[in-house]
Amino acid sequence: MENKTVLITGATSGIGRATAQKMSDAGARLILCGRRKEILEAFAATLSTPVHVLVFDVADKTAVFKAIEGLPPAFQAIDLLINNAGNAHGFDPVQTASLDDWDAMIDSNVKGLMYVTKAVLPQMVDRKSGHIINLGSIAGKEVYPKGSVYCSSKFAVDAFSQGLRIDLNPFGIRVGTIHPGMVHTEFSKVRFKGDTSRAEAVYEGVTPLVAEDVADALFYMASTPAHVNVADLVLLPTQQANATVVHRKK
Ligand code: 8X3
Repeated sequence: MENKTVLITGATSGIGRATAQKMSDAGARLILCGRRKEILEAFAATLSTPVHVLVFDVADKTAVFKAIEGLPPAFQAIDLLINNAGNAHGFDPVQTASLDDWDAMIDSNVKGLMYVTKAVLPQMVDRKSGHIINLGSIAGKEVYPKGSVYCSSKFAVDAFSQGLRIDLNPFGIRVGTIHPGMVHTEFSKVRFKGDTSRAEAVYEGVTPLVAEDVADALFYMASTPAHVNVADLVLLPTQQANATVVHRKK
């Protein structure tokens, strides 16, 4: 990863932050993107490789293009884009779910990921070089109860990644997707709007993945030889068989 320039969205916490740490430890130059400026800057100050911080909401189309098109020359040639930003909001059947929750998920997980990709692409296409890794989810492979819109958003990530791989095929740009199952991050706390006991119940009796497990897998995907593309990787805790089957220890 030595001297590679890596842009990571959602780098403030969880998988994004753990991945940034891992990439920096391996010598990568980083563009850290997120919404919480102070946290990002404090984190950036702890890293030993060159870091540029971009503060924007991926759902804000204008802000995304302004930030990425305005990168200083030294950070303009992005070798690896990790589209990590995204979240679940609410856990409800369609008939009672909140439209605001739907908008939040579709705007970030789907449209935001597409905007960032489109903003980063021109220089990759010009250089006929680059690598894009999208964060899907087991929820992008199987639909589970009360998750219809979150699952829709992650199915969209899967479809977009497949399409991107086709469109970018003539340019030698790699596109891969990783689909984690249960990961112990702020994910469930956000989904349940700060209800910590509901969030913790998700992981009861299970040893879930931690952010560093996903960062390790992302690092592997990013480190294969140039002729190898890890196109689709499902990463589950051993106790999770699929989106709905989890063996919980009493
Ligand atoms: C997060 C994993 O299983 O909660 O994307 O949908 S799950």
